[in-house]
Amino acid sequence: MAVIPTPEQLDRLRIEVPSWAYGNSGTRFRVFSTPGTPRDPFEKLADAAEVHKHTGLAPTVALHYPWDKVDDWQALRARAEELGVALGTVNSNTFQDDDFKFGSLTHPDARVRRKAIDHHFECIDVMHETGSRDLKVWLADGTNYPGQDSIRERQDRLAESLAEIYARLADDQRMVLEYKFFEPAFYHTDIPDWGTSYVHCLALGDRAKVVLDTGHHAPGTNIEFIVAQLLRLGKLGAFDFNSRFYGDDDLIVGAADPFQLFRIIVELIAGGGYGDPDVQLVLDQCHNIEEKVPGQIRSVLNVQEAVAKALSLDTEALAVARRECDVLLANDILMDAFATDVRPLLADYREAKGLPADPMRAFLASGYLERIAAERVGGTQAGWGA
Ligand code: PSV
Ligand code: MN
Ligand code: MN
Repeated sequence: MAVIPTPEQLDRLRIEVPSWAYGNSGTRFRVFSTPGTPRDPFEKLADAAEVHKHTGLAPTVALHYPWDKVDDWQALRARAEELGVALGTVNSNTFQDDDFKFGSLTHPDARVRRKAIDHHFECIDVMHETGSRDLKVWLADGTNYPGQDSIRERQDRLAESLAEIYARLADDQRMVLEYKFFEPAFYHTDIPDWGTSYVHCLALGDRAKVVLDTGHHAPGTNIEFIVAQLLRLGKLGAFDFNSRFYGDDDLIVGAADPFQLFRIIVELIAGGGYGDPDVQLVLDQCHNIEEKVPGQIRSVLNVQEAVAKALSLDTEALAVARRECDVLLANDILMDAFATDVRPLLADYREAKGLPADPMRAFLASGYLERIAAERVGGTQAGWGA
């Protein structure tokens, strides 16, 4: 019953990889170091380029500022080009400064809000240098105790701060605003859900869109519903892909629940978001115990597999079954697509494009990991989990 995806359909998949995935990371218990860890943003780009070289899926690299601060942005941009990739989304960082202990864009003190807004202005300056389109804002803002601050006033301050940042963007730049239901604040988070992100984006304008991070929901949340709704509203700007078992685990996308990833992609395709450059697919992951470049290769391949399965869905037969309210047949048609083994098809597809049929094996055989382990001494951590 499943249909066969065409190469042209598969060609539309583009996944942005995060620079921070290549650094050492961990939990608050321990950051393990890996031989060959990049020592600067240039080396992170080199690792990211390996993912693209072997899979053809990851042409852009998201930056995190100031983790990825360099003296010469043009040199970084040129290096990316030389490696066959481009610089992508710039992520701001207002969660590692003592001044932001009680909030950043929502802080009760105007001086601190000014500092947080100025940080975003700096990010926009970087975007002009790097040629990036998207400024991604994720805030650690919130409170830990009832009564600690006014929930309502914090929303007002947030709206004002965001408006200042948005006004600073060029016409071809966007703000993508991420939500997360908890952590590091636990009583309330200032942007806890898609609805809050949506109302702020709506107030800001057309170039403000919601970021859906798959790890940022309570267990059992129907994420594909959110995808469908945001696409309907024209407000889904980007995904942050990862897997979670418990909290903000940032594990490899498609590892915990491949069926959920499939259902998300089905809605992405149904809502016209697949292959639309305005709906950016990004990984937001860290590799605490596994090798980083192979971890990223596995991740983009997991997304590709989910996409190929979702493209195998017989949408015409499904439409008929739905019209006839044939519940079991409709469910069968969907499950049939999910059960399709797309691996042989994808291997052929890759070979036809001059890519290795098995990108993971090809990468491991390339000697790259051994080379960087020998060449790079003293790699730094991603910025997380010290
Ligand atoms: C923190 O939860 C977080 O994982 C957000 O998802 C951001 O996208 C990411 O860090 C990078 O700032
Ligand atoms: Mn994220
Ligand atoms: Mn997260």
